[in-house]
Amino acid sequence: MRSPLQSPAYNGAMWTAITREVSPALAACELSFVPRAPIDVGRAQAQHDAYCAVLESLGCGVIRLPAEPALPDSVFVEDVALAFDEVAVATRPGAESRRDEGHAVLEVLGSVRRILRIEAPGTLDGGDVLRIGKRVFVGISARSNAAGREQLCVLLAPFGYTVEGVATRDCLHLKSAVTQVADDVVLVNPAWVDVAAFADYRMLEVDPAEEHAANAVRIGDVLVYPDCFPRTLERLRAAGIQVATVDVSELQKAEGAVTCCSVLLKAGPVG
Ligand code: CIR
Repeated sequence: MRSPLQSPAYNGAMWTAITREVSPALAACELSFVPRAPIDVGRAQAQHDAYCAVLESLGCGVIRLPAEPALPDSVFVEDVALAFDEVAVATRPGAESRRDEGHAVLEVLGSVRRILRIEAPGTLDGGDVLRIGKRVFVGISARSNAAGREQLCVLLAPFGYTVEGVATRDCLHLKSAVTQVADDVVLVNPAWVDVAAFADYRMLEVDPAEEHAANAVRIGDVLVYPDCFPRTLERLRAAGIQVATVDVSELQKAEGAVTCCSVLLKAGPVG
């Protein structure tokens, strides 16, 4: 059977985004730093549809895996797999309830990348992994432990990547606190991350009133960004960065944001 990544529908797209529909059980999600609030799952599904449509409008081939009714957090595919140009890595999520989420995502990824694996006792959430060129920053968080970081370092060394641990505080993942928004620019919330790790980049700070505003997805030169952070949005635009906004309010109640809803990779069969 031909894999979705080899289907003609994805030919010509520069990027592929692997996504998964919102689980009907989303309201039973894990929460760490966000208080539980009622989630309108229908609305979350509509927001996720719109997110996929924006990715498509930016030239991504979007693969939409079916919802997993038994896995509340499974829309947050970023946490279960890392895609590099050369290989992919199956993570081992820090939350036990999320350890069965990987199969469908890895089946798709396995058709175009060799899969390497983080093994017990290592834990690693994709939300803690920020790649900038050949540097891979890994959050030191409740979800990603030292064994996970060390394994990632060994797995990626043959491909020329270096792995650096970065201290985080008061937030779920490294990418809650910092993401790349242009070739040489990172968007940071300095209250949540040790910014010294990013001294080689230009740092744009979120507005202090918008603490969750550092999470952005970059597709080519355009950012996909939540519409609920107007002050930081203004800072991004003032820096000359092109932004497409999305409403992800229901997914934010599940402690998700925009990076977590896709695994992005350069499109097309590899190797
Ligand atoms: C969790 O706590 O694991 C989910 N409720 C949210 C995961 C969000 N993932 C991400 O930002 N990479």
